[in-house]
Amino acid sequence: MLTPQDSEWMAQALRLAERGLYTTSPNPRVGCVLVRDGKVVGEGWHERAGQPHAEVHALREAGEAARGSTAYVTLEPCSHHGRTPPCADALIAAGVSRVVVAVQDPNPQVAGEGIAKLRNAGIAVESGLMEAAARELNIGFFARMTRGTPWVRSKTGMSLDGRTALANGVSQWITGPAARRDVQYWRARSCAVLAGVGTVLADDPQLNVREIETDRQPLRVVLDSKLQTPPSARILEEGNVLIYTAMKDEAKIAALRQAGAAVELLPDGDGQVDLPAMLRDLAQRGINEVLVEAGSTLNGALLRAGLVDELLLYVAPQLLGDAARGIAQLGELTALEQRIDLTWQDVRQVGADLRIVARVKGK
Ligand code: AOF
Ligand code: ZN
Repeated sequence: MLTPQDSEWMAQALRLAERGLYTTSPNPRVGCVLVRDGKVVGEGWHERAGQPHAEVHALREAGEAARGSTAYVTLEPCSHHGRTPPCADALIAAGVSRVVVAVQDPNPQVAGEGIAKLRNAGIAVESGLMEAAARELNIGFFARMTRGTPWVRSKTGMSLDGRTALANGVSQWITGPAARRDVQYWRARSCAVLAGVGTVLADDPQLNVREIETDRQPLRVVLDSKLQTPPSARILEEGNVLIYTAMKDEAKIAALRQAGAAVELLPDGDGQVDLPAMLRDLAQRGINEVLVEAGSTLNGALLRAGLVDELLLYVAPQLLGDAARGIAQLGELTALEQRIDLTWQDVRQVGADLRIVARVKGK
């Protein structure tokens, strides 16, 4: 039976898990609290892939006090030998008597086996406490494990009338400094930032995390069907760039590789990059969350293909007028059924702008 105290301890485990927001990738963010006689005897969170899991940190802190305790874990304890040994075994060996789990691990190597292992050892296990919050924290990991593609979040700065740039392309500084700084946090938590070659040619951006401290830079991904990225582009300077193309031009590919980029050929037969194949390839590389920072062409293509899960919109209190560019080229819709339906996930003010997170319905 679950009690209100159980919820409090699980909330604490979730807060611990959140500390891994910027570091655990490709692993999930996981927290663990060990409680005995109403007191915390150990706590931990997963910091980095290859390092101990949340449970192991908590068990180390608790030592002998772990015996007879209840473990609150935001993800089912693992049962497999990955980079580290199974946490289920560690909990059993430490003599933990009850385990409360927020959500089952979607990793097919675990998927219920961790819970089964604990139960077989005579430990009482309850699962599903604060499940929604635990899934939310690892939305990308769940997407990669269950559907084989990352969670795709598309960011745009726009005016109140949904415009991103004047018709002549002038777009700098629609949103304010607070919004731009906020974007850095979304980049930092993402495993990859994706842009189209149009953005690379127009703005020559670096697409790395700046202004805020981070231990880990996301992979920068450029969608470049015709290999137009110049080897001198600033984005190539620090390495850690992957270019997807549809063009088998050996000389250009060699030049980009020479400039430090990885180049992957994924043609769709129409001269474009095969977008679903690109997302599957990113998932295979361990990418959980992708932040798309693209113009209306790529945003439109991704949205029309049903590949965007979430929009991250910064809305500036301005009107840019009819002739200005919109956030996504969707073509002309002739029936309302063709619209893309969204739900508001989060709305708040960031500096002088509004920040809206909207989710595509059904994602
Ligand atoms: C847990 N606690 O804190 C985490 C878990 O390669 P490894 O050994 O790090 O294993 C990674 C997998 O373990 C990962 O895909 C996920 O299924 C699980 N992560 N499990 O019990 C943790 N981070
Ligand atoms: Zn584990």
